[in-house]
Amino acid sequence: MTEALQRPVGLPVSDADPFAHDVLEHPEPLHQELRAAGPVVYLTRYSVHAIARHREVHAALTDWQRFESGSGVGLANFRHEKPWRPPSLLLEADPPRHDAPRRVLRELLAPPALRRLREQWFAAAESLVDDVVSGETEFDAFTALARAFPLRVFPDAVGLGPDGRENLLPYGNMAFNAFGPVNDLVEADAHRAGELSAWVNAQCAREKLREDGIGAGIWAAADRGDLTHAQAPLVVRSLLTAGVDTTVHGLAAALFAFATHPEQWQRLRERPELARVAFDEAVRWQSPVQTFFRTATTDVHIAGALVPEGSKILMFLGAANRDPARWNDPDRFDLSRDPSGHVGFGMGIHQCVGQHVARLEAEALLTALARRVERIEPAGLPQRHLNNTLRSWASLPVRVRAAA
Ligand code: OVM
Repeated sequence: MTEALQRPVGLPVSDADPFAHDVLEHPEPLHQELRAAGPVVYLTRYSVHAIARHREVHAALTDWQRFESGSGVGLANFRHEKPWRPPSLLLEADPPRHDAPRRVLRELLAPPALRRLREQWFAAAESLVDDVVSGETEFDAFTALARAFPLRVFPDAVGLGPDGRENLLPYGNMAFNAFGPVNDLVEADAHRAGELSAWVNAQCAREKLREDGIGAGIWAAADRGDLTHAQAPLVVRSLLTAGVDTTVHGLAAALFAFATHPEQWQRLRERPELARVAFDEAVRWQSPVQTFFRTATTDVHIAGALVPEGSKILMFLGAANRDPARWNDPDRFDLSRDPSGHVGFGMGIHQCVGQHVARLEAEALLTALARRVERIEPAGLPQRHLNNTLRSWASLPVRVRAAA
């Protein structure tokens, strides 16, 4: 079939490139355009269907039978294209194969299992904030806080050894770029793919992981027969791929939100127990993970539009999280709203299995900051770091005044 014949009849089309630099830098205008164009829009540039309204994104996320993940959740269709690495047993799998790995990680990352980390992480956050904040001072909140904090606590919790941890963020950056097209962002890191993958894969071995960490918990689950021993290293790999960049840029989103909304910062200072809801609101407002794809397992009708079997569907989580049909005043970062129902962590059977870890990191850091910081404001233009999937940062200059 020719391209022209494949192009669906009667659907709104867009020739925009969601992975172009200007769009990644400022996605809101495209989001607005796609939501307005209709419930399903055909993207001619990549021959994929796109959904950007909350209703359709939520519906696709919760219908794993018709919107599968096993053909890949990036642009590449694993039915026809070789994945860049062995597929994730969680993210890029469907039931029933998805279920055992999911159950194992869910138990290890559930709130009761994280309780032993809470005190340590709160102390680590206080000490980090003490190091950075004194009197009136300017610093880069991205590098000094959002990036530093997860790197201080998460690799230790997994049980990684001390060497090579500087590979974690570049590996995650590469993995999240790989969900998009093979554009300049992918090519820029291509020369490191072998080296970074080799390091990450080596850290997944049982002998590399401390006995009291989450990684060892995955191997113990294999000993119990909850997983095969062949699956264990790939499940550890999921922790290392999905657990670092996501929280770094999620925390950056929260810090950016507060630096630009002084009245919300005062509210958090008065009621530090809002730290968790503040983090979820920041995840809604910025959507650190902007997009994921699904693949139609059958001809699917979405709001009357036919999406043929085998089609890739691009879900705009960031657009759904600011859909005015779902949210009042969606562009406002507002601690008084209930952000639950946002799709920043996904929804349904693949919903972020590490979300309790992320919330605990955020709660620890924001609580420590709320105690020590009276005022936080921008001290220069924030810099984005461009990534095909992550709404990410390079720097976030702030001026803070320590509380008396
Ligand atoms: C994984 C994974 C899960 C979620 C996101 C992600 C790179 C990876 O299981 O490896 O992004």
